[in-house]
Amino acid sequence: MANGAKDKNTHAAPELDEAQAAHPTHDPGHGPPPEPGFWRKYVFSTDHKVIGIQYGITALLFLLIGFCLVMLMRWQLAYPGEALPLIGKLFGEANMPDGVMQPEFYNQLGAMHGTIMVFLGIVPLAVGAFGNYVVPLQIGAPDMAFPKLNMASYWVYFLGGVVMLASFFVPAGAAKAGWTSYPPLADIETMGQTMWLIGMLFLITSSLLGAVNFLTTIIQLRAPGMTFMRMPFFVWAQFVTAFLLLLAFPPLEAAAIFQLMDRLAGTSFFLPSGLVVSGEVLDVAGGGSPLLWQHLFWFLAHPEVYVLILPAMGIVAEIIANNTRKPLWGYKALVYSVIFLGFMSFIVWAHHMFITGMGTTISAFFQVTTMIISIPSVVILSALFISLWGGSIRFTTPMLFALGFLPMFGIGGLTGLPLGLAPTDIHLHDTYYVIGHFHYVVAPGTIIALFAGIYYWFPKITGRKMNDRLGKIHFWGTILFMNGIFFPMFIQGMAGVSRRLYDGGQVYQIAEPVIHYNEFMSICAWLLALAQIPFIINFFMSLKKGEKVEANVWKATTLEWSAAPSPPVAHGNFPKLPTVHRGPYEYSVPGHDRDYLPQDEAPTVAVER
Ligand code: HEM
Ligand SMILES: [Cu+2]
Repeated sequence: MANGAKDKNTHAAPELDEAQAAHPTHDPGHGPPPEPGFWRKYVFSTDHKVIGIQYGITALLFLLIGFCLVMLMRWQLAYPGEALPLIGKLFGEANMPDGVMQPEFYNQLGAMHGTIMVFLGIVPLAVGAFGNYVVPLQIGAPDMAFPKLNMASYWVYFLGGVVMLASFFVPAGAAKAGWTSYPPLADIETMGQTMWLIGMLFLITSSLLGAVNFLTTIIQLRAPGMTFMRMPFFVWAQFVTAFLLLLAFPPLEAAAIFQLMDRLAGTSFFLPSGLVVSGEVLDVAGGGSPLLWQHLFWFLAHPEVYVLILPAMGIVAEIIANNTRKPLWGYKALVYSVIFLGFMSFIVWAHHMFITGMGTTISAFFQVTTMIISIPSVVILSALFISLWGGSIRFTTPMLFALGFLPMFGIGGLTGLPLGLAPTDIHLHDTYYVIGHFHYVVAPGTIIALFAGIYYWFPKITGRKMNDRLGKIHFWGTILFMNGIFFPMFIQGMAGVSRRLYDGGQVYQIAEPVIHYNEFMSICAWLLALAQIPFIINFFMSLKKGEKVEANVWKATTLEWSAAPSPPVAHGNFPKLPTVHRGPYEYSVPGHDRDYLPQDEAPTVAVER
């Protein structure tokens, strides 16, 4: 038998039994578990599926809030100094007197847009929601390893979000020093900056709790037969992501505490001596180093960009295999690339700091590592592209989004190379080119992949499919307008227009030939908002009225589809815990009447090769 030898149980079995005992699956002998009350079922649930949904809904709301902030900014960028009609006065005399946006308010919106999108939107959606919901199902586990820790992780995240939002209402408003919170500015700015740090401490803690949980779950709770090399690529992506969170966040947690001390306890971790503010020497001990913060921040924030992108790649890989009806091309290369990428992501951080005067030796080191890290990304993207070759592609809605991801992430990645080389970065640093580059990675890249995931797993979560026509309108509108927003940023940036300018560059002569793009980009941003309406309608309508579908609607091979009903069993996921007999993508295996062989399907004589 081809896979017979591998069918022996992994070391995961004993733990599985324990977890099973903690979360009994429906066992006719003992009757169904008692129904928990409302609070335990929906609010303080320990079921990974409910927590995943909580994460998903909260994160989608934060994405919407982060997007609304930026739509306000886009008004100011397109029409600097003009009053925002209708709603302008709602934001108060201090922020928008007579509807005209103040620079301080623009800075709050910008800093909070970045913070919310990254830490409260994308990561919670990619890891907290998709990771939580899908990983235990895909590895055949009844739940996460530490269900209560999982619940704590969500609620600490929620608190972090509340603190961040509340910061808009403290004196002088929210944080204004960007999502990077660079000192000295961040050390001396108004109270919103303190709130930002406290919010970040919650968010970091939440991520750490989640990360240990994912690692333990994936190492310990795999179903019998689910060897590492039989894990779906999505699980691999989440596995590496959890390592990144676990190892990269602690330095920032320490740094955030240092910065808090600088602000509240009179220390000078990040404050140099003799700092002059508004013409006067600042009365602090001094002797600290602003650069130290940059190191600690980017030691997290570079791996963090892979936290944003790896789960997205995982989602896209699942959907491509399923809709080409072929195994992923180069599964092993994908796995080794993602591990290597995770490792390398810890030694590239100072490519964000080329203009700090770091000297040629250090800068050479970080240029080289940055060029090296692009190799596994290219391998992954190429493998996904090649996977399309010769497939009879089903252009389902999730597949459209997954296909859209490939070239968009390609643009995002390739435009990063000039930023990884000091000579070009010195020109491009802190311009709109950077904004264009990373938005291609996170918006038409990651967000498109997350939408793909929503359309793909919606039937698993609800038992109903989302509407295809609305889905396709949503896809074309989104991809079109996102390019309309972000592409011109490259042009502006190469012309030298700086980022974080509240008038979009109006006062600079160099911006003149390219400033007209601002209006175009803003109109695209508002149209992008309109293009989300079909999605919102589709989402809510499909919850109630969507077409009811069978458990394995996409005819997929992985366990969440083949071994669990839709939605999966409330506590324990599977009616009967699955045993795994084969790799994750056995599509179109010759000699079978079906073009897919689920991982839990026992081999028959016909499988022998
Ligand atoms: C899809 C709609 C989006 C639009 C129209 C948009 C637009 C913008 C604009 C205009 C800026 C400010 C440029 C400046 O003044 O320097 C900005 C900054 C930023 N955006 Fe977005 N963005 C979007 C989505 C996202 C997403 C999905 C993420 C992250 C996952 C993100 C992360 C950031 C970050 C980190 C900054 C930098 C903030 C700072 O300067 O501190 N954005 N965005
Ligand atoms: Cu980086």
